[in-house]
Amino acid sequence: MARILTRRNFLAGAAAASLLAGCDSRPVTGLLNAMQKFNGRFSALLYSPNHLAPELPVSAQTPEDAFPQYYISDDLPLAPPDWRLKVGGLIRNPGVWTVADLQRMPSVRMRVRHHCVEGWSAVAQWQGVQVSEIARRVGLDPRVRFVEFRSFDSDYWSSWDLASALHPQTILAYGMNGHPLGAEHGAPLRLYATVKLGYKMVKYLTEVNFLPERTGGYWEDQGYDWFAGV
Ligand SMILES: Nc1nc2c(c(=O)[nH]1)N[C@H]1C(S)=C(S)[C@@H](COP(=O)(O)O)O[C@H]1N2
Ligand SMILES: [Mo]
Repeated sequence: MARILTRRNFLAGAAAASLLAGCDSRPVTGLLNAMQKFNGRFSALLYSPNHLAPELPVSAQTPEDAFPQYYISDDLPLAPPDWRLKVGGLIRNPGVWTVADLQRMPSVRMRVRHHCVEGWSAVAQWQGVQVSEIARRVGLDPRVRFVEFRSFDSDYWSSWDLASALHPQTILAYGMNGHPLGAEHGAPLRLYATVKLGYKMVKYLTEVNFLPERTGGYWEDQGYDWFAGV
């Protein structure tokens, strides 16, 4: 019988196996570390559309002034008045879009939990357009395997595996908690996803590039895990 492998049942199986064997939690931690190093086809399985993070009720939402705010620039990054999102790389139709253009595309809302590598977590509702919808509009070359996201926050950036970028809960968000995204959280447009740690979700977006080769990122180039799956 075919069984779809999800992170949850994979881990549940691993945890059960270690309990049966009378082990402590170290084998599970080892598995988690090993899983972070998985790539290519296997991560496509782990992040299949069958694995969706739970959407949370409004009662779980973090008061917005208690949701931490991160940017590497000394001052709050503010978008230039002529801001556009540029979509490039190995694609058939390069895209240059305003926020209004993106708002006319089909939109998704999700209230989900954020996980920062520093140990905090918080809940907000995010609204935007799926990266998979963007990919459909620009038309990907079959050689595309990675997606690079760049910003105007002192050139903060990150690159992702294609499967995680095309996950249904990976969006370019222009709304937060029912209002337009504020400058503190990445206006006018940020990447948001349920499948990655916070530092992969680039705020203050300027460019999305669909590439054949893996590149790095602001934290990734300083030794942080490149895959950083949740
Ligand atoms: N441009 C940019 N994007 C960024 C960061 C940043 O410093 N600059 N910080 C990252 C980190 S570490 C986290 S946890 C989240 C935080 O998002 P928030 O500021 O909306 O809480 O943004 C991520 N994206
Ligand atoms: Mo973070």
